[in-house]
Amino acid sequence: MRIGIVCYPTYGGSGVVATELGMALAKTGHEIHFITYKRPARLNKFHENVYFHEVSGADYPLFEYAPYETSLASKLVDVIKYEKLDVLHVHYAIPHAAVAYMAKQILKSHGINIPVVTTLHGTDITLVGADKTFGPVVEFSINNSDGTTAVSRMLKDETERIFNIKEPIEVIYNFIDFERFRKVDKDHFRMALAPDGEKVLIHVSNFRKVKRVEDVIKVFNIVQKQIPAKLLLVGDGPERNVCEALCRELGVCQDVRFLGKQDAVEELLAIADVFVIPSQNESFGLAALEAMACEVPVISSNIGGLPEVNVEGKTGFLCDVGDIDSMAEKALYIIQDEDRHQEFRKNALEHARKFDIQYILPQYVAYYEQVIAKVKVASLT
Ligand code: GMT
Repeated sequence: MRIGIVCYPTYGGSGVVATELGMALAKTGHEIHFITYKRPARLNKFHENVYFHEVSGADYPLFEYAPYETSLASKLVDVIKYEKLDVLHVHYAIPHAAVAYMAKQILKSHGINIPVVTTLHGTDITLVGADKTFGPVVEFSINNSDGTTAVSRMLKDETERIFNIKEPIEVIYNFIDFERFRKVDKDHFRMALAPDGEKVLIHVSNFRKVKRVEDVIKVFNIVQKQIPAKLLLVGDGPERNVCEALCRELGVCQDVRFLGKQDAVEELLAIADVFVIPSQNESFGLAALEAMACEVPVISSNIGGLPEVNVEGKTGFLCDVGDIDSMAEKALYIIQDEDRHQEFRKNALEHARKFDIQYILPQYVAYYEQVIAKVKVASLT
């Protein structure tokens, strides 16, 4: 198939999923066209069958804000028409699903009916979509996609609860490429970051408020009072300054490393003992799954799709949002007993295997085929 993929090219989860999906599809022989304003972060080397079409913003003195949607729609029309795409897959409802609708209508006037699949990732529904001003656009865009997928059962249910959705939403979970995410030997990293055998807690995110990174530091502060420990904070974003200030206030700066954005997250996960993800909201929690694939047990909040990823008492523990005492207690419970820690590590890997890309990729391919067939039938009637 010739597949167009639209996503945010940044380090956010939706962009990561879109890029990994595209690269995996390309490996199995599909032709993939990424259409976005910047090369996606994870598309960092040459791949046969992968094409990248950059959307450049219209720069004109009249525009206080460059109309990205118009530029993207025009690019989509161009790429779909001249690269003869079979299906367009857009990740994140705002603005991608809305722009896909516009491109679809323009192409119809050229005699082309492009099937459009929208994947909902979470914040497009729970935060952005629930904002009343965006609501009508999100609802309309979903109802006018030829197929919609959600990355967890919770997200499907939540979307159907908030909006008046006409067609069933398909759940296709986030996935893991085990060729990349597996526990590798990085003892020299451990020597550098935790030289005296300290336990290593880790958190990976884009440091947005919804991630509650401050809770990670508070949990670490409690843990560190009981056992020697280090905290690795991977990623960057708007809350970083607040987090740095909190470390100073708590006097833990010497044991907390802010590592910024990292490409090889798996190499840091390889030396971690516990992953902490205390989010306020999380439709799936890909970062937690990546940790589990690297045999790192997870302490998470119990909201959103996290219970579909982290299994209570097996792969880690789920606590109420903001309950830092309980999170610290559970983290200590796991890491203070070596046998128990190993058991949690084993369970984390075993559960992560259920999300192997090997199983998820065919679900996307089957869904594309189903949507393409549906659009073809509709065009004949
Ligand atoms: O987590 C973020 O802030 C980024 C966001 C995104 O859309 O890029 O991630 C969402 O999509 C990921 C991939 O499907 C999910 O694993 C994350 O759980 C989800 N984030 C939230 O729901 C907060």
